[in-house]
Amino acid sequence: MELIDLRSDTVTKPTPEMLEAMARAELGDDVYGEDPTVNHLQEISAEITGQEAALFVASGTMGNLAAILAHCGRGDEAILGNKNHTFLFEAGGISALAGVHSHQLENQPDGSLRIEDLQAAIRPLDAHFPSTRLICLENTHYRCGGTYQSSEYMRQVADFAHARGLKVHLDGARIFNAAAALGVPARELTQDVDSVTFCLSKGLSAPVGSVLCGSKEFIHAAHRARKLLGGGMRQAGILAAAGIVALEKMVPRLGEDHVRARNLAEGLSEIHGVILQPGTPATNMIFLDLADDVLWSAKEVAEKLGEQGLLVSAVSERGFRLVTHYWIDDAAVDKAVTDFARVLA
Ligand code: TLP
Repeated sequence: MELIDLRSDTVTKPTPEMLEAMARAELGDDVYGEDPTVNHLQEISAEITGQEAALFVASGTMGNLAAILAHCGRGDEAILGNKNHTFLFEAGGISALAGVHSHQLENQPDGSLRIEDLQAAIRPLDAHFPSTRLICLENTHYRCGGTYQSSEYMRQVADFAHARGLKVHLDGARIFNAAAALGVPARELTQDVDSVTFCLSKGLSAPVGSVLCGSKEFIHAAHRARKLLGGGMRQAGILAAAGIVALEKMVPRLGEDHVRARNLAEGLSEIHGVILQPGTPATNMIFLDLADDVLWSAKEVAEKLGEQGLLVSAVSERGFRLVTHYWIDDAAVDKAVTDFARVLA
């Protein structure tokens, strides 16, 4: 049975062009900085994000943690949203490994943090308090529904932070989805922050890896943090080669995933038992709940859909997340709607 996998865009497998590039990649020891393919990926990543330098890392989680280690010392405080991936889904690495105290603020429906809330969260200089060092943003915002924040907002937070001696790190795991939704180059969303992590292995379909970008000085510190985390990889060009194809070929097509997400949401909205969350989908993620008269839980419905060959994520007792990506075509969208209708009939 052919599976349709809507659980996440992390499930994407490399394209034939990526596999070919991986087989042909020129390699060297990246811990010595001698892998030409990794170096090329880092150069184009810095250019795309409007930053000075970049560092290839194993995952989005590693990129975010290396950034926090590079920006903060033990006992410093980072302000972040209570629905941010770093707060919810990164195993508490910010405190467990970086020794950083997290100060959580409520994310607004679009994933942003209010400037008034940021202002109130900054600690006065006083021996009782941890030192506020960093603001962490996320764009697109997974737990807020794949929503995105504008370049004006990114600039506003960066200006606010810099005027107070703070740094801004952006978890831009899906920054190219935000850029596609806004119709702007990604650098407009990334050039004002002090560091950004973006992922190659989500909608861009590369098999492994993320890139952390920032100033030369910051990347120097992040390089050390990556080593500390055990993330120094040797002939990593084999992975970076797929990442280069991802940036060159997959970024321009992300809008197609957004169109398919809209088509899928439209089809699902006509099924009795499905309640789409307001505003969904903003990008490539659809969030929906089961109506009260559906007797099964989301987990039970997900199991029944799995028997039809459709994989979806149950993200709460009654709710699901469905994510479109490169391997979801129009036929897969139609089958997903048919399977939902059959299971909920
Ligand atoms: N998100 C995954 C799961 O961890 C939930 C997913 O399926 O969406 N930032 C954001 C916004 C993310 O969504 C993710 C992964 C990460 C960071 C971490 O990336 P990885 O998995 O490469 O460590």
